[in-house]
Amino acid sequence: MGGGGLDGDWAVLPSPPLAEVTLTLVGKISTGKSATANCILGTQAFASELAYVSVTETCQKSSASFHDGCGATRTVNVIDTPGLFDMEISIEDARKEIVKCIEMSKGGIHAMLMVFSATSRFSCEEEKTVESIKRFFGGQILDHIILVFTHGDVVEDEAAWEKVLAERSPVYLQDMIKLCQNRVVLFDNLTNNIEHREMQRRKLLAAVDFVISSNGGKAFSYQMFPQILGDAIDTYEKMKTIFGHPMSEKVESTSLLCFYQNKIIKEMKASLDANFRSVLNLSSTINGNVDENLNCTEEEIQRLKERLEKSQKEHDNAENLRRLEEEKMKEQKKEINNLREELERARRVEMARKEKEIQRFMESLDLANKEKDNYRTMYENKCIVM
Ligand SMILES: Nc1nc2c(ncn2[C@@H]2O[C@H](COP(=O)(O)OP(=O)(O)OP(=O)(O)O)[C@@H](O)[C@H]2O)c(=O)[nH]1
Ligand SMILES: [Mg+2]
Repeated sequence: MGGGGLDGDWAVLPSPPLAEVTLTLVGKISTGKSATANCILGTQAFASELAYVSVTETCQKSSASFHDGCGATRTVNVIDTPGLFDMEISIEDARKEIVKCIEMSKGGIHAMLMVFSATSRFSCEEEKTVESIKRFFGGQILDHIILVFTHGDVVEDEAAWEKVLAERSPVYLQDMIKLCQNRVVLFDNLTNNIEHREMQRRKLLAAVDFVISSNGGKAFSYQMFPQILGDAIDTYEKMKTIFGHPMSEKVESTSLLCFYQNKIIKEMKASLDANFRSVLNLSSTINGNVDENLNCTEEEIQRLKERLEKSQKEHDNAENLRRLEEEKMKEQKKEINNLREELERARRVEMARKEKEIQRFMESLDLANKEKDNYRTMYENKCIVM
């Protein structure tokens, strides 16, 4: 199929491809859903055979990982479904299977592959299948749909087939192709040519990546049901005027939406409970931390107190020492003064003693002089007498 899609216009990828994608295959029975799923996965994960009753009886999921050729590994989850919208299956069973299918796609459905056989006419039944899918999933599912035509081996000239599809197919199909922005892939599930198989798979994944990037990376999930509630009913009303669907189908359509609304309410409650629990946990953690911090602070205060006491003691000791030193110095000063006074006193005593001695010496000297003078006089007188 050309360079991607009927107009080759889904080649541009504004965002990098996701590492994990989930695809769902839907369509009438025996269109080749399981065979296509096996081709995408590269394994015989699902039973695929010619039968006039449903081969696939319930939704099944299988995954495979591939190297994307750019050094990264991609995981593709594929959900194969039974022919959900055929006459034989009751609406209730279809509803259960859709619920199961949505449950299986945990992160949502990135792309829904609507499978047709390229060899079958696009009849009113195919049209009804598409309408049922839109009714069950809501109009928003169109943003995720890729039209896959199997039996590519029977198509001799792909370009001619594309032309037929675009120009000589029922208006409904042409409109559908436009709504899906030409996301159409032709698949030959029987080819044994490995290169051809690989090329088909890559082309399909390119269409998947285009869908994902067109939806801003957002997968289709049941959380979208409340948003599409009005949309789905509007679509239904429009379809009713065009096709005249019986009223019971609207009831079924809305009951599925109600189911998901209830599910979402339950999930919101669970998430609120979880949030409440986490807030409780957080507050007990905070309390624990506060206690721990308080303990820490008490320990810190104790440590600081001890340090303060120690330094106070050291300071006191130093002060005592200084005081002792001061007293010692005072004592020494006093002692020095005493010594000085004593020395002065001793000096004075000594001086007095010396003065007295000098005095005595002077007196004795005077006496001696006087005696000498007497003796001289006596001598002189004696000489005169003689
Ligand atoms: N020639 C040809 N046959 C195909 C192709 N794809 C599927 N088939 C055949 O179509 C038949 C039905 O294929 P399945 O894969 O079982 O189809 P299905 O849609 O899964 O069928 P259910 O599960 O019953 O709804 C099988 O015999 C396949 O071999 C194809 O591309 N070319
Ligand atoms: Mg099948």
